[in-house]
Amino acid sequence: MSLLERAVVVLMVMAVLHFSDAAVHKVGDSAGWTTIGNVDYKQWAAAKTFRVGDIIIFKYNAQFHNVMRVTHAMYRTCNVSTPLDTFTTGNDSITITSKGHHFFFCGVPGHCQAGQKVDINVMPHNHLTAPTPFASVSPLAPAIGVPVPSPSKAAPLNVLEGGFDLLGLAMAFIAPFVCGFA
Ligand SMILES: [Cu+2]
Repeated sequence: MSLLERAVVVLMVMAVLHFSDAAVHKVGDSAGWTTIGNVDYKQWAAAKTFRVGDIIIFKYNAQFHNVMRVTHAMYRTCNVSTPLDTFTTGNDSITITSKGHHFFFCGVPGHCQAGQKVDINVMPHNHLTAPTPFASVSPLAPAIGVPVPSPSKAAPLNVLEGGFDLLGLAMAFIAPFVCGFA
């Protein structure tokens, strides 16, 4: 029982670690991805900490905007000619898979120049402390995997099956009598 409780605690800790691991960043927060209101995406990005595994969401009206992932040179000059990636759904979620700068702008003419551009600087993995709890957890995992609870689980099942067998046996005995009397 204590092992089960321990397993539950370990699973909960792992879940918390997992959820705190990746953050979701909506570009521009409530304003979204737009040219309206002169959203300062530089300021928005500066206030955030981006890490590998985080998700960046661009929310916008797909009729008026899009998202292009570009190189630094293209970002500086708002060069829309050869984007590395183009997203057009209006609700694009992009998972960050590498550290360093990730440059995005809107490819609609004039929008990048108007400031609809964002430089997402992704910090290197700060999970150097994370492997330690995971390493201490992993030796526990086989202990949980060992079928310790199964004998206790199997036992009542056997009893139950035995009970059904006895019942069947009893019915087999009773049946002729019932039939005989009927
Ligand atoms: Cu746009």
